[in-house]
Amino acid sequence: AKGTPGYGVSAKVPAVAYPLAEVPAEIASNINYHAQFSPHFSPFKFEPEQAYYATADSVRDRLVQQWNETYRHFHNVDPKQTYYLSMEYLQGRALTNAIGNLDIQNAYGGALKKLGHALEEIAEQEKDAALGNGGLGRLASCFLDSMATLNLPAWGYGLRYKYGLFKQQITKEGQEEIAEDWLEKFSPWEVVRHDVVYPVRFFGRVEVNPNGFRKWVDGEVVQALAYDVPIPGYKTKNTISLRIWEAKACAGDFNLFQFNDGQYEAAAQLHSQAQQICAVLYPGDATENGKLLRLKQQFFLCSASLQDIIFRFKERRLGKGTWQWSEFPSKVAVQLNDTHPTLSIPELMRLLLDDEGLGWDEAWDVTTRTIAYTNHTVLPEALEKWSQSVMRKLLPRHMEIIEEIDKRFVAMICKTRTDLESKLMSIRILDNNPQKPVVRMANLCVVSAHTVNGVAQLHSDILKSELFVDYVSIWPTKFQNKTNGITPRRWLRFCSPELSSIITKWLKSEQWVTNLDQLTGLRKFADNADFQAEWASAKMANKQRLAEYIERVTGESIDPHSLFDIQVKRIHEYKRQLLNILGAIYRYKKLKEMGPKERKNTTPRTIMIGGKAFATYTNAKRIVKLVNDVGAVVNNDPEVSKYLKVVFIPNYNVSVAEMLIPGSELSQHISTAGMEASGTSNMKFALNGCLIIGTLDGANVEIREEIQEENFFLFGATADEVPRLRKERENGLFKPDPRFEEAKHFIRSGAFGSYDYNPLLESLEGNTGYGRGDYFLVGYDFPSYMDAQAKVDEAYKDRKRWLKMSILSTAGSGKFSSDRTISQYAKEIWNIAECRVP
Ligand code: HBZ
Repeated sequence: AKGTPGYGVSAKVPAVAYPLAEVPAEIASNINYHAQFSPHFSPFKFEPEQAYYATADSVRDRLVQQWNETYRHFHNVDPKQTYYLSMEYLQGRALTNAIGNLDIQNAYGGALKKLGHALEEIAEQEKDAALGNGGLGRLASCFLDSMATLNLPAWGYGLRYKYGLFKQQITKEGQEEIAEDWLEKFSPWEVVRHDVVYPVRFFGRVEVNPNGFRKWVDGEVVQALAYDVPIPGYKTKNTISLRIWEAKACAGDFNLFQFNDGQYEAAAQLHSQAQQICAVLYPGDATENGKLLRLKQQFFLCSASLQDIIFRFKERRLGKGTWQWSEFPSKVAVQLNDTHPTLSIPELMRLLLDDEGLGWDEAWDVTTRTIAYTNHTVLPEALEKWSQSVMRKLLPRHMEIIEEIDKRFVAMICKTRTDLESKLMSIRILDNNPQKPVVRMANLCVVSAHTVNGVAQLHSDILKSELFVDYVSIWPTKFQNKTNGITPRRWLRFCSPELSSIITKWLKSEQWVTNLDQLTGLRKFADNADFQAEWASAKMANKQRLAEYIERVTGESIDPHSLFDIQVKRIHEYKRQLLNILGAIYRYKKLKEMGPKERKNTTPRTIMIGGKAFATYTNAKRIVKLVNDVGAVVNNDPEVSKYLKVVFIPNYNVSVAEMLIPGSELSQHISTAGMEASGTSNMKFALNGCLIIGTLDGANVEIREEIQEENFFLFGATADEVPRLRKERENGLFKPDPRFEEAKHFIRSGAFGSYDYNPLLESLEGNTGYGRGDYFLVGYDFPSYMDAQAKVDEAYKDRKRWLKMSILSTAGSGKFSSDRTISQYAKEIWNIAECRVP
């Protein structure tokens, strides 16, 4: 390593207390101080933008103080620590969250008022940090919040992409992607650690020295530079780190000779190559299309993080006399967020074998006792496979190590499990198919990790009975379930202060914020007229706020008294936004056919759909276009628009979710059963008193159990029926419901414009074939979906009943706190304990 990475924890550096009382006047002068002395703009300007940066700088002072104390405390106590490795974090905004977790809302609100600003308005200035695609990235961010709040010695590692998830713009053509530079102006929430730098190598060759030792040499070397983002816990001093790596060339890599010779591009070539590594977040949320750059990114994260982890392990051991590598797994737990950081396995092996001189068995023992793996999907196209030749070229030593792991696994099977020999082709790590030899990353993870977990009970069961069934017979105790969770701070306490204060008032305590099971205490008020009235008025305030937002961003005015029905998530055929919009189309057609009197008896609805489509996923983009086209017709139809609106919400992201979810009354979680590993927005909606219409998929199953089946609008095939239904369809045995045919026909009639929707509709037709045969069973589930929607309409007419169901949804959501999830990881996988800063 260049320089000496360290943490300022040396006894020689005394802790400095930063004197800042929680008094608005004092905070106002501190904000003023930052506006003047931490300048990012021309002097004398104090518009909302300048006020945001000055406020953020002021809050950061407090975070830095707690953060340093946390580092120091962890260093001194030296507990076993967890490192969460993830290629994605969807942090969203930080200011409101930091102020809320530090419990200084009133002081900062008051201070800004004195300065002529409102805290909420200032907070809106912040750009979302969108270093992730969807559920997997947001889960990682919720986990960090819980780790800090639970005072766990844990932190996250990721990459500092320059361009995070693209910005979505809706034009006549449909979705357009625009690069989003979240660092355009700079982020006040990161601190560069110029002393934390590691070299990361690519390409090169393996050198064998006379006594047989192997070493990876030559190739290209780039530097990994650490940036730390503070993650404050809720009402605790503990403030942990999200360490994100940036790739840099070495200073000497700039070729001054070439530059002076006028060869400007060649002179800076190594610099621009290094910059490419962290330039963009891989924007896919399902498929892996084998980009070399993506593999480089993955290795970059793994190598820098492991070098850092090993450095810290050694640093904390120095001065404690002797230490042994066998202690490593009792000090370090590494969690892989899906297979994206799988290269941690061969990289840890390489560091132990080649740099530290351990033998294979010892290195393997240390590695396997350290690493655990979480699976987030069973979709075959999302299971990462890397070409062996690409891997060998980019990472020659790692490829050797992977081959050795594979060889030993095969030998073990042949020796001890002859019954599995016929399965070897599919369960070994290398797929040596001569057409296309690949490394199967999930297999490498399952063979190497001490624990493998799914993210909801149904998903974990499917892993054990299907995807990983043969491994279960080899290692029956390796597989676990850890049902996902969400942080109740961001997803209720801060995004809906109105509902939160009612909950606190009736529970006579705010403990629910860190002990979400206490929400069950609301059950006894579910029928209480006063409670219902307060509940209804908080929900109405949130709906109004949402309606204003919709009008601002889409120009569409929506009726806050209509049923707010929302589906927001990445656009994907398995998530079945197409089922939603076909249902809306059918509803529209029926409303058109009704007389005015009959129409008046219907339940007015506003259907909102939002989400981003992967740029090259054509059918997903067609769905976005269809929703927009339907909206344009329905919302401008004078007969119908009082009873139905269809709104596409552009650029769905974390901040938009914080606005939408509190204002929702019904949300749709309608994936084909067995395909959505868990879902996490379903938990956010339920927590906010929103009813769910959904299939028995992912965490829906557990949500329905917790909030009671009568409060959940269930429909659709079950996961175990899906294979049979697909078979029957292949055999020509499926007869579509006339309502389904009518909806499709209506699109084909040109009712929503002249765009060619045939390819999309054809995917729902025929019995089999690529892009045909309705693989996601939209047609099969359509009738039961429409029946469930009719029940929703009826239930909404009975206000009291609806409010009761809404209250019971919140009351039953306690299980879905990420505090519960993380406590289970800590106990059942990581074996770590609380380490609270005094
Ligand atoms: O992870 C999601 C699952 O679809 C969802 O059901 C679950 O709740 C959530 C958290 O466990 N999976 C993803 O979000 N996956 C990705 O975003 C992804 C990103 C890059 C890839 C592949 C998948 O290359």
